[in-house]
Amino acid sequence: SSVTERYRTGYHFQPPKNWINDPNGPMYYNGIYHLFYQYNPKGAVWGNIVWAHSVSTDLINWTPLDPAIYPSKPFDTNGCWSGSATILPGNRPAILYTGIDPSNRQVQNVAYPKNISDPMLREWIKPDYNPLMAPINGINSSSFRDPTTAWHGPDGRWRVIIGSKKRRRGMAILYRSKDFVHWMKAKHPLHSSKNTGMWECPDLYPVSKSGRNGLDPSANGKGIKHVLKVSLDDKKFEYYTIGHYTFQTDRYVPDDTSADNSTGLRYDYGKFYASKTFYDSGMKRRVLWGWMNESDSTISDITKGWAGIQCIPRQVWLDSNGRQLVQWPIKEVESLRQYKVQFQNRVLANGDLFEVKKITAAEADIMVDFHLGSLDKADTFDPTWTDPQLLCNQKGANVPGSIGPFGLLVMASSGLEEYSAVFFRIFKGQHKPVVLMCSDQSRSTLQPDVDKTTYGGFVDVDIEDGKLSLRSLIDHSVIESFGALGRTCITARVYPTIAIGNKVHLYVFNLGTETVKISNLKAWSMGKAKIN
Ligand code: DQQ
Repeated sequence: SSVTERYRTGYHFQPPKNWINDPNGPMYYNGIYHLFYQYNPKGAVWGNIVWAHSVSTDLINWTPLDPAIYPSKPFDTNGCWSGSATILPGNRPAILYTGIDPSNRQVQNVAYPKNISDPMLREWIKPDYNPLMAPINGINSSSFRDPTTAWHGPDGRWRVIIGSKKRRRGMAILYRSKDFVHWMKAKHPLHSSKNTGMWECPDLYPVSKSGRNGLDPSANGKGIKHVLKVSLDDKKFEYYTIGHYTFQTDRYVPDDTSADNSTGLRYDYGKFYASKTFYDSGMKRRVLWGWMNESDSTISDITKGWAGIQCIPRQVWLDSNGRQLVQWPIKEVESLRQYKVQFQNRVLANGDLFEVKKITAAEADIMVDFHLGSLDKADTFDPTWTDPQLLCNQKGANVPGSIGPFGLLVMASSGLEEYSAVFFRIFKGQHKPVVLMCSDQSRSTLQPDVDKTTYGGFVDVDIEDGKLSLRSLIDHSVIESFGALGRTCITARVYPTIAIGNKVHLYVFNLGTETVKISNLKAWSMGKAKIN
């Protein structure tokens, strides 16, 4: 297969060619899902940014349309950067986005559908009263971008937050408006955190304290928590907190369930950035989109002719323990499942390698329920091991342990010259077992100039009953993994040279001295989605 084709996805969103980054303005409107995204119409590197546009009725199969928002006015002449959609009363969609003006200042603009009766909302107009918000009164004009979906307060005013920083303090600047035209900056940011640097693509939304249903952005009252997510420009990863947002004071205060800095909770501990959620009023759920960038070199991207994909949309809800979010691929992805294999009650002793045959291992959905025996022999957890990624680097898939490493070898060549390992290790902690989840790409390809970083996250799950599950969505150059039913997620991008197409194999392995059992394994060949 050609270099252009071999790493392209079968069911993850991407355009036919060129560079893409952040998902923008996702929304559900009159029965149609819209996805806009940062796009370079002229090449496979970042630049010339417009809002490309695709529509879908199931979030899996997509029809491309012409770019919806592109430089055409002084207030966006140098670029149309990220932003969000808001459905205004009377069922009128609006988009807030960052424009780059002639002096390269970042300003916030609004755009409306030109013809509301076009079900595809193809054309968007930008009123001449733009920009709505300019970087004045001490706001840094190169650190002022990515407006969120707006929400409505009990006082009848709209609110929106914009990512920013003041020196090293990252912040979400708040604006209010009565009419969506005139916007006033609030005295205090909605939230800020020292030493985190620029906050890109903030996202604030309500989650229910019980159940999985999503909530409208303006939902308020009892039984609700809020989530604030930010993308850290310095680190190129995101973190979020669960907290309390008070409409009266317009302040957000994180709970103490996780650190409010880059050591805090993450949607995804791998390649996942500039994400955004939206409320799907049709299915009453909140859906998360995230950009998965490449791990190969810029030169390779130019040779491939494309760079960047979007994740499989994930439903998000608050874990019943209230400490974190849970994420799970939207159920529509299951419509692509084809040939299925299933095994039950397979024992995996130390050194066992069990091949899952007969499915297309390069384009697959695999779900394994493990059952652990006694945890008595687990290695002891050293409390100084606070960085899960570092721990996964030191204890990669080839380093034996007591309980684990066990998990999947994916995108593997038959002689194991190439493979990636998605696996767990269980440690004896001070109060309860510590579960570590890793995605080890160090052997993913024989190519040298590829980022093969190993990723890791701890999994906040109760395993006293011995149950622990792992699901991976495998898609040629994508490994999107969900530990413990979506409590910890890790995405990796890989570029094998042997493990390509029908030369790809899939295994379950155990390199721990303790036996683990596969209580149930289901794996499916995945069909191709119709994408763009
Ligand atoms: N990408 C956009 C910005 C945003 C950044 C520009 C995040 O609006 O801050 O393409 O990836």
